[in-house]
Amino acid sequence: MLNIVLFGPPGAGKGTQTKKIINKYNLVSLATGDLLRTQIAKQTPLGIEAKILMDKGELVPDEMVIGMIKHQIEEHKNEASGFVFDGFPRTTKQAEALDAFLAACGYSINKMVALEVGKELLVSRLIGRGLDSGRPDDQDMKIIEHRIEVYNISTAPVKEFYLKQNKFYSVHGVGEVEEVFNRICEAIEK
Ligand code: B4P
Repeated sequence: MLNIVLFGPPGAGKGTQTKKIINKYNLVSLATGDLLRTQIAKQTPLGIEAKILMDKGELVPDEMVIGMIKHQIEEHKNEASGFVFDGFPRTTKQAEALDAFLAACGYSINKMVALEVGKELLVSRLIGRGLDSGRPDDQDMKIIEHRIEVYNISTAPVKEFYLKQNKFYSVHGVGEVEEVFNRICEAIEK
């Protein structure tokens, strides 16, 4: 099994690149942002709670996303050659829970690939997406800034977790989508 964590700040290109990675390597995408937006669209109790936090640019509670991811791994583990975790883990607690759950299934994370993009470009990409995505969290400059701040405080430390395991690979995330994709493939195949 090939299990990749695709890491990076909001707007780094995780969702964009995940689609390409799963096609090339026959993997299943587990994107917590998309899973949460599905819950919001269905107006489930989890979705209603998550929407309040997501619209403000806050992370949803660890227990909520960890439960969701475990369920998805169980459901899809026989379908493909592995998973791309897109937007998960976003805290060290989530990373620890993912490692423990994968180990219990006899799997592990092979690599964390981190997309590095400067703040100015992140903001302009998100504002650009906000023009047609309809996502409330992409439409307000203050909320975008807050998401980047939350990333720096709560999510960036997750890098240390995978660095300690020698699984961390940094990729320059600026350039054409195809260019960035080629760099990611190089990191995966190293
Ligand atoms: P996500 O859905 O994961 O949203 P994101 O980080 O903003 O998007 P992503 O990084 O995938 O976007 P992309 O660069 O592809 O999370 C949304 C919210 O859900 C979070 O704020 C949080 O509240 C909650 N949440 C999710 N997971 C959670 C977790 N594990 N724990 C707690 N809370 C969680 O795309 C951005 C734009 O850039 C697009 O328009 C794209 O076209 C463009 N782009 C991409 N690559 C480009 C390139 N190379 N050049 C030019 N433009 C590019």
